[in-house]
Amino acid sequence: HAADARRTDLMTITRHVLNEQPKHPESKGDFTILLSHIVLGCKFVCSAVNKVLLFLFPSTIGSPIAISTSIPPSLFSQAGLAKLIGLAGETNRRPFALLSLNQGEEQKKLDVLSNEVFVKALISSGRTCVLVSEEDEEATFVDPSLRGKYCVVFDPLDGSSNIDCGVSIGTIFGIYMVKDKDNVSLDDVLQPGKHMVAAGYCMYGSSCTLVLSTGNGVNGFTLDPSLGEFILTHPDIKIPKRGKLYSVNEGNAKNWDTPTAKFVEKCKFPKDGSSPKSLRYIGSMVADVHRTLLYGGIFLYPADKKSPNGKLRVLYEVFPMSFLMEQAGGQAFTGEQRALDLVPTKIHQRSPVFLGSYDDVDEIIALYAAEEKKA
Ligand code: P6P
Repeated sequence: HAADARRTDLMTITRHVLNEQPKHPESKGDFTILLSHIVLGCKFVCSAVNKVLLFLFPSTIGSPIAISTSIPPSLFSQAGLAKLIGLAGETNRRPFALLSLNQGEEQKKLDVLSNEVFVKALISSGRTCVLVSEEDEEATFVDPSLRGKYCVVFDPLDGSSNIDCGVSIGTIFGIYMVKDKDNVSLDDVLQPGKHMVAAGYCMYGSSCTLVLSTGNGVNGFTLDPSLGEFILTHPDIKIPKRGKLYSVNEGNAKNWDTPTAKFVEKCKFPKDGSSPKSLRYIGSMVADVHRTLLYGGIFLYPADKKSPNGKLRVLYEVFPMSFLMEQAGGQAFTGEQRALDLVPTKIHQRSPVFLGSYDDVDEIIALYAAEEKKA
């Protein structure tokens, strides 16, 4: 009976957040409404990414036109997906809708289109007041007539350069509460990550998985395409205290500073007789962090001589992933401080980051502290 009950007792992401409602009495359902609009954006991107992949790998599409077409794969990922998805009121959604696109039709890259969908969904929720997107140079201040109390920082399609080869990519988001709804400014999004009220990512891969924390642990939801609902599949995710994997772009090794170089050396040639860690690096942050969260280990994008602040963006890459790691029992460090304590001064500011299993990150912290002492 228990199994039957679980089968019919569908815990959707909306229901799960509503269950959390009592812990946020001040939100009065506004957060649930905001989240439902973020979920809409994720469903759109999931559908669009799958359609592009379908055209990139037409073997499953069965359409002679798509298979015989000579359009180079790179065009598919640039294709005006609005038509492909029928968003632009296009009637013929068949594969050759793409063929018409290269006759002077407006073509949009998937990340630009995804950004437009998220911005419009967030504004139309009536629950946001400031938006910061990786795709937009400036912050978006929502018109007072549609203004709510949440500030959302997001990367609509992180890792999008990987789409042509089918590697998992994702949307990353963080949510702050506005300080004063009647006096909104950039300061509302230049807050330390520890002030976020929620953070999450949606990974578009073999399945569409949304991982979310509202400050009471981390939960994973998988999109059931037949229902169009995200169903709770990974309740209360906890990252192993120590892991066997390390995840870094070794191609930057010649530019690393001493603590990072020493840490990676220790991963490969441990002196305590333990087995070396395995290297796993996908080059798509959502995929690398998702694996780290579930399997344990450490993900690092350190500073180096070429990029003294590393590559990853504070507001919509470092903070949301650090928030999730801490909520799952791990930790996140910038090389100087706890990542969530960092106070950003620019909306697209970068920071080095070391995040993952608590004990693994502790080792990096100790190496930086030792280096500090020498200085
Ligand atoms: P590199 C993707 O472009 C991204 O922003 C993150 O998703 C990923 O972790 C990182 O850059 C990969 O950077 O320099 O290793 O290719």
